[in-house]
Amino acid sequence: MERKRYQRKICLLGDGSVGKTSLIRKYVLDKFDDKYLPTIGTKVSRKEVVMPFQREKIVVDLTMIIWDIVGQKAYQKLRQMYYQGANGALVVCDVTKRESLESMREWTNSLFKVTNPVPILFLANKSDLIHKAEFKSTDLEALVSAFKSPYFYTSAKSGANVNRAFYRLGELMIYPQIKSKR
Ligand code: G3D
Ligand code: MG
Repeated sequence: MERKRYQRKICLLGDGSVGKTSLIRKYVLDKFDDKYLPTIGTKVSRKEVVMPFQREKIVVDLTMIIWDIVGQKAYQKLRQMYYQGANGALVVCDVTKRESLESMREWTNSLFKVTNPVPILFLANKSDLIHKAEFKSTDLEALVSAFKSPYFYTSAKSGANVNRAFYRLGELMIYPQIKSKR
């Protein structure tokens, strides 16, 4: 098996308190690696993932550099620095907040203004509170279909689908690279 090393920058987007920081915490167990960049109100974490691509006979060592906005008052200028160079994003809403679902469209559009379309994945977080949901999966599908991107229901509390979501985004970011190498 051939072995390749890649590094990719991922941004988490979404309204305040939808669970962005909690998702990163759940996923990145090694919190000592966190770096805080006060000038742009951003926290950067690192996660190493081993990704076997069976069919391509290649194993990828992917370093995910995960960016998190600290506080929600992200000014336009800062937001631009935050998005700059992103290779992919997780766009997050809270199942108990209808408004956060609608916001995902704006977050995605503001990202694409800076990065051009990069792989994204939509997360309906707090799935452990699904009994209090303010929207249905058909509402979510209607919104994400415009972007032709997948979605997952996640819970940073229970951990449901958290690994899977980051891993899937990793695949979406790396797969074109591997395919073009053949
Ligand atoms: P943000 O980074 O998007 O602003 P946070 O959101 O990660 O800070 O989370 C905001 C609040 O939601 C936190 O509660 C956090 O514990 C909670 N939360 C995050 N993810 C989940 C989830 O999947 N399920 C549930 N039930 N709660 C979640 P507090 O009380 O600390 O403000
Ligand atoms: Mg946060």
